[in-house]
Amino acid sequence: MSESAVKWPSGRGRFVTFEGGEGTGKSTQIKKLADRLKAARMRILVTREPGGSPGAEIMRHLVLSGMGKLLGPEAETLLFAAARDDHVRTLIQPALNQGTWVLCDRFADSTRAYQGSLGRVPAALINAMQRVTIGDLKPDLTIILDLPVEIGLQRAAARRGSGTPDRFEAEKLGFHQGLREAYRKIAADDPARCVLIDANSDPDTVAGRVWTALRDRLLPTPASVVSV
Ligand code: T5A
Repeated sequence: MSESAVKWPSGRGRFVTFEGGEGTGKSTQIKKLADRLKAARMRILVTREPGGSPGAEIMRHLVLSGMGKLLGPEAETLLFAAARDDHVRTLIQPALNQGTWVLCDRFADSTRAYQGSLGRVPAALINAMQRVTIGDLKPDLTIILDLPVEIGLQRAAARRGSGTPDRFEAEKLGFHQGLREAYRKIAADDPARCVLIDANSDPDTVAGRVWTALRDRLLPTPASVVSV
């Protein structure tokens, strides 16, 4: 089904999040999807976490510089939560209310995977933070990009060049393997929201898989397709 043949849903915008380990291609795929949706004259907001809003970008600097790590996993989780609170209130929710589709590079699943599964922060704290920061807001679709960790880390290193790895890229291989497993579990536990996508192909092939997932989950059934 081409974009021009689709009767796009109206009303509130749709919230699509991209998740996965380091270098799995989230930014690359968000850009490709945004271009395709813009070509279909959809109103799109592309954003990211940590960050996205001015207040949250300040928090981003704090956590990715490694300062949050010095405070311990619980305090680091609170920093991500504070950033998310600002991001949701000032950017994501207003955009969705105006009918804009929001494509977000990482969201609450990153906290579950990085701080929960790997940082051993208790689920009760993560759940409490989630209630405060995002309330009932839940992504309509979460794309989880899945890739052998060695390939993801190679891609991230090639992109970085001579730059320094950030706080999480610098973790050991076992951390990244655990991360991949944590994301696979998130996908298996919530199949109505999440789609696990094989990201070990060229960017256009992966983009085709992402498009198929979005079409199957968020677009109207063929009965409501406008013929061209
Ligand atoms: N974090 C975040 C938490 O711990 N808790 C939280 O609650 C949140 C929200 C953010 C860090 O913060 C942590 C997780 C992260 O460690 P970041 O700088 O925003 O860090 O970066 P990441 O989100 O981690 O993004 P990555 O660096 O992993 O990259 P992407 O976006 O997954 O990958 P992308 O698209 O930039 O691609 C990487 C390279 O690979 C190439 C690209 O051209 C690029 O050079 N590439 C491909 N090459 C071959 N084949 C393909 N299919 C390719 N796709 C992309």
